[in-house]
Amino acid sequence: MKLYDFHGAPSPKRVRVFLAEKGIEIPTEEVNLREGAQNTPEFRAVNPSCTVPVLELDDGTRICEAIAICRYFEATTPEPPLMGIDARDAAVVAMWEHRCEQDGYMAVADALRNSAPRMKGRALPGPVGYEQIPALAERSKVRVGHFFEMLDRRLAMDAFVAGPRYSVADITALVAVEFAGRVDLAIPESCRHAQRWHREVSARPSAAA
Ligand SMILES: N[C@@H](CCC(=O)N[C@@H](CS)C(=O)NCC(=O)O)C(=O)O
Repeated sequence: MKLYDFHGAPSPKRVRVFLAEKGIEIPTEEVNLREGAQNTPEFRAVNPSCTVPVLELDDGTRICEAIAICRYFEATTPEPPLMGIDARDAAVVAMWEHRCEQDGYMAVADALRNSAPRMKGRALPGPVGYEQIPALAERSKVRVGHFFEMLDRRLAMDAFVAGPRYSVADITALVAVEFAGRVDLAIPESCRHAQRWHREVSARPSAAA
């Protein structure tokens, strides 16, 4: 088994934090996205979408998508549970994780990829070269602000994003908040519940994965 990884990118970090919380160590191979290693014929054969993370199992199965890789390890190593402890909790965790990915993580990705000069002609990851849309970058920055406010309202009610227990929703939200720094956005001081949560989840050893 091995994980195709890249330490400079947020999506594989979601998996590394998840593995660290589970106490799982597996071999990794660094795919240097800055040097274009994701677009080589060798890596295209691994993942035609040209993205990391990819988990390769011993039987050759390749699992792309960070959340799908997390799902695999949740099933093989159930403790500690990071995707819910029963049917109700699992659905609540999935709901919040999806919201954090759509409203937080993807909003930051659109803001960055549609504005950074180095992403010119690469506004979406993958084999197709999409042009940047500057207005989409601006709208996405506004969405990131709304994401921080949504997190704050949620964290006024519970210790963690999906309730009283740390879960994969916290991991997606944490990586989204870190990623937002690349477009100079941070949780405002006024969002004190989100600030409290961010201090706590950042202090967990897994956050350094
Ligand atoms: N939905 C995918 C997204 C994967 C993704 O976009 N990965 C980025 C790094 S964060 C990538 O590989 N980008 C390659 C590129 O920009 O060419 C997942 O969750 O795994």
